[in-house]
Amino acid sequence: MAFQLPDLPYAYDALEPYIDARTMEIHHTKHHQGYTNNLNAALKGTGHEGDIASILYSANQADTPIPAGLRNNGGGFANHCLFWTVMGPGCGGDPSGDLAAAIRRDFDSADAFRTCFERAAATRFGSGWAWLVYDPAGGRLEVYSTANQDSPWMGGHVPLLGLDVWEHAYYLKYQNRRPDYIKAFWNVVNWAAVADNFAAAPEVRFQA
Ligand code: MN3
Repeated sequence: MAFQLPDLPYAYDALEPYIDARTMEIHHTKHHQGYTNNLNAALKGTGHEGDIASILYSANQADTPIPAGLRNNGGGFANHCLFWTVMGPGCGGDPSGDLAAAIRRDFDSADAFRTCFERAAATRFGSGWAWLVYDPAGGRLEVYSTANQDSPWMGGHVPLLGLDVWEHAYYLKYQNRRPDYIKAFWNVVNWAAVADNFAAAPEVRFQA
C-alpha cells in the first residue's frame, strides 16, 4: 500500500506570522509530496511493509546500509508527518503534566531544555532537523540534531518534537536568519500533541 501525503491539520496561513503561508504551502505540496512520491518509488519491490517507523528502524538494522532512496525519502516522509502535527495555531506556551516533569528530570528545567534544543537546531550545519526524542532503552528524553532527512526512528528512538532547519522551511521569511526562525517556532509548538507523543512512546513497538 502506497504512503499518502497527509492533510495539514490547519490552513496554510494558520501559523502566521511565525511561519508564512507561502512557505507552508510549498513545503507541504511540493517538498513533502516529493518525499512521499519518492518513498513509494523507493519501496517498490523491496518487500518492506507496515508503518514507516518500523520500516526505517528495520532497514537501518540490516547488515547492508539503508539504501539512500529509502533513507532520504522515508525519513523525509516521516519527519514532515510529525512536523505538521507538533505545530498549530494558538499554541506555544509551556509543556505541562508528565511531559513537563520528564523535561525537568532530564534537562533540569524547561528553560534549559529550550536552550539545548535551540543549540541543536542552530548548530546543525547545512540541512537537517532538531529533535526531542524518547529513548526506549533508558526511558529518558534526549535532544539532538540529525543531518538531511535522517530520522530518530532509524536509531530506535521515538521522535516527540521536531524542527525542520532546511532552508526550504524558513528562507522566504527569514532568509539567513535561522536563529530568528528557531525562536519563532516556540510560538507555534503544540505541546498537547507533544505530550500525546510522549504518553504513547513507551508503548511503541517496531514490527519485524
Ligand atoms: Mn522540510
